Amino acid sequence: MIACYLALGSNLRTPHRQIQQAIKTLRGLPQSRWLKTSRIYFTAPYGVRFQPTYCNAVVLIETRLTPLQLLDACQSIEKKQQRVRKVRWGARTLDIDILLFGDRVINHPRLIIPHPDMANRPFVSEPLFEIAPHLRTTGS
Ligand code: ROI
Repeated sequence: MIACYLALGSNLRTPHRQIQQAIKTLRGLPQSRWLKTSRIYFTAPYGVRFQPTYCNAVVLIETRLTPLQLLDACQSIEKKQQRVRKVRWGARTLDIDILLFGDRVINHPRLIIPHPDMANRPFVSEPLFEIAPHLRTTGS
């Protein structure tokens, strides 16, 4: 089993409900075990102004899935909940990002791990440090 941190974000269609629904679905992930959930953070939109407030959370699971299997699972949950067109940096119903996959470093066309820029994004680093205070010293 590999410990894996996922970041969730939403700023449309009752964002905290989107996050709760995603967590519920993620809890049913095959070959995986749920370890920790941060609280839900209400965060100012980062990168682009004039967007609704975001809800963000970070969760810790253990999984036997491969990184790409986990990515597929996350993307199918996004698809299920994401009825709104996503433009780059635009408002979205649900984003699920894989932050860390054990200590693996992955440079795949579909997946870069550790997630680039995660240390610079307070909406990721705050909930991450809440459930993984030991990672605070590891930032880039
Ligand atoms: N800003 C916040 N606060 N939360 C997010 O999840 C988020 N996601 C994004 C961008 C547009 C960078 N800004 C965000 O993709």
